[in-house]
Amino acid sequence: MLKASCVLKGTGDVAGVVRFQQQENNEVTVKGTITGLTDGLHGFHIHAFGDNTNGCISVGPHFNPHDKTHGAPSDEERHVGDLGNIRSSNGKAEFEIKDKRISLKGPLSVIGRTVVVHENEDDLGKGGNEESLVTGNAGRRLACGVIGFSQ
Ligand SMILES: [Cu+2]
Ligand SMILES: [Zn+2]
Repeated sequence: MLKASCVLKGTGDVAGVVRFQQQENNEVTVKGTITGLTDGLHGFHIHAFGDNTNGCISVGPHFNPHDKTHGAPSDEERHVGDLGNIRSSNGKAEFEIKDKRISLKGPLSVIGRTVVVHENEDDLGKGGNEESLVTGNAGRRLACGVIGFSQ
């Protein structure tokens, strides 16, 4: 089974670990724990690049190999990197996401790309403005980490 992980860090207090496992049917399980977020929903995406030379800024836009608009994980029209929102309560977000669009191999591989957690809720492309179809209006990038293979 293919496995990967990433360590999230930012300039503030937000930090965490995310683990990926790809099943036989190619579905990827994304499990994580992130601390330091305000309670509520926070946009959670895979961005295109693994370039941290300018922190979470230089990791680029959402991973979007099919040139689609931003959407919800369940939408046909979405970026491959659109994993929706995670929920934090009492300062901690623990989540498990299953996704069939990202991969740990082949042309849709997220290895060497970057997980970003945002300040605000992702409106999943339903915000009614132009930015909603690009970023989901999720706001600042609070923490990020490059995805690499793990044991
Ligand atoms: Cu993002
Ligand atoms: Zn997106």
